[in-house]
Amino acid sequence: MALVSEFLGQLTLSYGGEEEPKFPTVVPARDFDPGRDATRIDTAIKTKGVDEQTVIDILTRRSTEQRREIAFEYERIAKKDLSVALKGALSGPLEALLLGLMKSTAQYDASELKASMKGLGTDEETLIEMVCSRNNEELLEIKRVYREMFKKELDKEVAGDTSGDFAKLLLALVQTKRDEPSNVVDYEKIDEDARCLYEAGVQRKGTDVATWISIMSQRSVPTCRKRYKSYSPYDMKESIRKEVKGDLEKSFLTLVECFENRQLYFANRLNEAMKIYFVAVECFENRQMYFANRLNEAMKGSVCFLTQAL
Ligand SMILES: [Ca+2]
Repeated sequence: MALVSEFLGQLTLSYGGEEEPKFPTVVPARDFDPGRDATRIDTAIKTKGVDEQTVIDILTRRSTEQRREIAFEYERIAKKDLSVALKGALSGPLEALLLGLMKSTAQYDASELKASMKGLGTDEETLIEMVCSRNNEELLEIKRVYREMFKKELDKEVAGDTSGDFAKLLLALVQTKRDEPSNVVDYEKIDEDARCLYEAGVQRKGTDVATWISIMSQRSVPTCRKRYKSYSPYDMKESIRKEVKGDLEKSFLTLVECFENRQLYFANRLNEAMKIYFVAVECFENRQMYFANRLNEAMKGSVCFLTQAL
């Protein structure tokens, strides 16, 4: 656990009681020398047992651009790809975290998307989060990087891996047809969108999903969210929960949450992921201890049950 706390501390996710900074906390390192960093990493990797601390110290304290320069220098010095070398030298959560740091945002997203559709079955949660929370500009970059990394078109892969209305919505989003935000607010259009959404959902029997998909995927961030309330007795999220189910419901909800407040959406996801992550770390660092604790808890439960039964 010490190593992970160290890592998170350096990424300045926790401030240990100090006042939260109002400026970016991950900034380029001063006196940066990619050659020196690359050499230190090379030595750390070659050290018997691997000097993990040095690798963490360097990679978590550099900006994305600086890490890219280090990777370039490393390849020149060690004649090896840095990500491949890290993969060989590290393991478990630390390996996953540091390899993630070596990717650009779009590369990371493209890899996550690829992984979510790999093999039999699909990781819908990841697919939904990736496609529904990224804006047009980000999706365009992800599509470009996806093509470059995997020699495949993202929309074809999504279409091959999903079905029904869920597939139609994801495809409509991946095709990035959303209106660009403009300075001129067209109140009539907003009003019409809000009314259409109401008529296609809450007002009628069943749901006209096609209309919901087209408005939610093509309109600029629906300012019609507020207007919607003047037609419908339910707000957008309540309406979605009433009208659709399953992956389609999750996708529409993610879209609305991101329209409302994308930072908050990611903060919530991070919070959930951290909970799962710490269980994984606990389990990874000491499996015996982890299962002993779970067994202990289960035993307490049974003892409690027995006492009551007797
Ligand atoms: Ca309905």
